[in-house]
Amino acid sequence: MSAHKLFISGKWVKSTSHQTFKSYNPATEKIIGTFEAGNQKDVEKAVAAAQKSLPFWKNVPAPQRAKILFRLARLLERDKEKLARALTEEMGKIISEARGDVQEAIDTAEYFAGEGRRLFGHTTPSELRDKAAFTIRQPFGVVGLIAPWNFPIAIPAWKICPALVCGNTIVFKPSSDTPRSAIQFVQLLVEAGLPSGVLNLVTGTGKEVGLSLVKHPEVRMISFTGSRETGKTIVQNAGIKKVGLELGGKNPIIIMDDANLELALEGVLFGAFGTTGQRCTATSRIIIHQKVQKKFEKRLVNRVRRLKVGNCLLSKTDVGPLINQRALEKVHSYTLLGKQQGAKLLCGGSSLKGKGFFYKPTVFTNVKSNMRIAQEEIFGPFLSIIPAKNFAHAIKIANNVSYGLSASIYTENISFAFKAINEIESGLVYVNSSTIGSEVHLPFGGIKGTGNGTREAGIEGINEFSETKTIYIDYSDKLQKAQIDEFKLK
Ligand code: UN1
Repeated sequence: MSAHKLFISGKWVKSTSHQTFKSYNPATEKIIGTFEAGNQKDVEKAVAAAQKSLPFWKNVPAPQRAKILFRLARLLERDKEKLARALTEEMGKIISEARGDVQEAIDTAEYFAGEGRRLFGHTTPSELRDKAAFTIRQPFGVVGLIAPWNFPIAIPAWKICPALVCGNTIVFKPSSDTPRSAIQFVQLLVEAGLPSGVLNLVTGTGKEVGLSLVKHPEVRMISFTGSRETGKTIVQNAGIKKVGLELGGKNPIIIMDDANLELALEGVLFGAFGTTGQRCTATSRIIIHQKVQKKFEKRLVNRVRRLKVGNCLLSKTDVGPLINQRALEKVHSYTLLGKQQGAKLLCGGSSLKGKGFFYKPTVFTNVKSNMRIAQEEIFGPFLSIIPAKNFAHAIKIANNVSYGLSASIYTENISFAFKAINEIESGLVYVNSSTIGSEVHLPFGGIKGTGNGTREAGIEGINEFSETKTIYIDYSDKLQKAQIDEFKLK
């Protein structure tokens, strides 16, 4: 079987590296396919192709660029089931969530297609007579998009759709755990009519492909979703290009003593064990009022033990595998750490025998806020319960982490809800809902160690992928000097 190729300048081509790598089904450990391992030379070719197509693409009127995204949405819809099944095979999320992943891309394509007829700037009066002042949005130029494996279709869509509608040309490096999904996505954009060279795909390692892209002087902007370690490397190597980062979370659900516990339980199960805990927004800490701790824990453990771990294509399965062996070992190392540091294991704590990277949904209680299991991003089906004395204590615990992506509070008390919205340090706050499930027309991103102030999705996705140009038109037929000329009413 020949390797899946790179996509450069409208052609599927081999890498000059003569090297390949494989992608595996994490549930069966069977090979999904072989892929070209791109290198620095391939990145250079891809950037050159993107650079060459830029003058043409940025001058295509935005509503026309957007038409490609409308067509993309229809094609994603046509292939939704096929893409979802392929995604489940390659990444391991359960089939209903894989359909959600594709749906998120459809919604994103539609949303940003609509932006083609907006791309608003500001118009504002000048301080001088007979002078107009306004702004327009322009593309950066060539942008480098580095996507993770946990949303193999949705997150590439979050990056590619706004980048395209704003008029940028792209070099896209997908995760080496999900290259097939990325290729399928690119194929649909080609079918939708995207001209050659506007979007180029280079598969391969972060060290080789990612870093070459980050360092490339012609690449004006990098958008990255992934680990904090990689995020730091990117910032250190990007020079003065714009860098958009989303680097994970340690997302809490606060459960107050007045909360609807049944509702909170559903939110915790979905947030912590949905996508096998492999979302940046996954719930990894429950901060619970000590008055309801015992009651809640009993109900939680009862439900967690009944979660079905296994074949992700079956609709009755709740939890799929982790992405790879490394992830499995990482999650287990946190189980050992939790025990060592004196937290109490309530359930789970081991992998399943046989093929696939399955790990039992794991819950620790009596966790202290400064323990490593309550501080570090584990990215697996792993939950830490931390008791709190009261609301203020709960907020203090919630904020006692370096991350700040998503957070939630379950309470029936409106002042607690509003105080939490105000005081929790995170980019997303949910009230009486889980920490996951953000919608594409609202901004997404985090504060503190989760990022660098950038946001994706929603209207901020347009800000993310465009630059503002400020325009002054003086039609007074004389030299007018702002700040210097004295304005006279008569
Ligand atoms: C991620 O966690 O990496 O809010 C992205 C959510 C999804 C996107 C998550 N819509 O959970």
